[in-house]
Amino acid sequence: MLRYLTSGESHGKCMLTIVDGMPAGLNVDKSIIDDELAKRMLGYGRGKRMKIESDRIEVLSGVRNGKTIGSPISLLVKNIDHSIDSLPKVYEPRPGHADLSGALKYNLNDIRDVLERASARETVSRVAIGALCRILLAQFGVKIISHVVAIGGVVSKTKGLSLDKISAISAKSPVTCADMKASADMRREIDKAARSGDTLGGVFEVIIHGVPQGLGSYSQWDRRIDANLARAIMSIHAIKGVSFGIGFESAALKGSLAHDEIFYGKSKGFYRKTNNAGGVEGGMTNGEDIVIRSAMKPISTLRKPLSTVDIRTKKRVKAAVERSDICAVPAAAVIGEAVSAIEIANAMLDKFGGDSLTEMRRNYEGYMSQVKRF
Ligand code: EPS
Repeated sequence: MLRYLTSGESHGKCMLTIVDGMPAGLNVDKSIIDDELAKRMLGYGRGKRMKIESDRIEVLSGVRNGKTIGSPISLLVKNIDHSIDSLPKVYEPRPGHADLSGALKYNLNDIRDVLERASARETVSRVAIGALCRILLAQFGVKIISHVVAIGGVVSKTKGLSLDKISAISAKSPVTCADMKASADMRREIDKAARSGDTLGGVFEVIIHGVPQGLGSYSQWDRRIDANLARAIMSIHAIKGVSFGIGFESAALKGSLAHDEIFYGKSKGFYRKTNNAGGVEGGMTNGEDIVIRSAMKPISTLRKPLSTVDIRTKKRVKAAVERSDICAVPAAAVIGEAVSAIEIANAMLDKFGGDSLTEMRRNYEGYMSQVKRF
């Protein structure tokens, strides 16, 4: 099983991670991790911090001559803006942020102590681990992509587009949206929000392709793969909702229209012509693409702040204003891919085990031929 912890404050020295449970014998191409870190920094609507940082991974342990050796892997990203000790104190909690509950919970009288760790900068670590997991998953033909489907009420139209088309079009969009018309409208909405001192949320979709049937299990609640993916997605900052396949829409449909009929073909094996379930049935993967949609609320730091209460004087004041993003949905989509990669890698390790990649591959191939012969 994969285990990991992340550490680091937004303006501390670094973002640090230790990952345990990666099989030995995996080639780690650092540039794949750096590419994912770079993607996380992009997206129209990001704040000035992203112009200061240039996130790059340092692999401190667990990798020798470019290969994993089965020991824990430590990953480090240095912060360029690491002025934590000299930053001003904060007393005006932002509605929607961790500020107030965090200060009450840890008995802190400077909200800076809360926001430094509550910041979405922590996701640097998870994107790095996710990239490592992608390298593992690529060995088994698993591919993960994402695209932004809504920002500030503008919704993209991508019905019928293939995975490759979605990937190719969204890669050219400054908001990683696979509909160029919607992409332009989203940018306009972000500009509008910026002008009025406001922020925007939205929806992104993660698609996981090439996953074998039977990851996760119906046998115990904490082995259900959709539950574990949902937990991972919900742990991303500002995420307020998550759904699989047609999600909430399925609640209004009759059973005869909601479910995906089963077909069989000699070379394909069992398959579906529709994917309303989003690739998961009974807490297990069914071999179709896993399709996850996530709703992100608008960033809670507003240049035109909402009202709040000063934690010292208890007087009504305006909320603190920090440097922040106007819209971070494109970045959240990259993070969504990363945390999904971690969960799928974990489920693969749970199913196929493997202290080494060779062992994992042997178990994978044995299972795949069992499914084929079924
Ligand atoms: C972020 C770094 C932060 C914010 C943002 C995400 O940097 P700074 O606070 O120095 O501008 O831009 O964090 C938040 C939205 C938040 O609420 O903390 C990053 O690296 O992703």
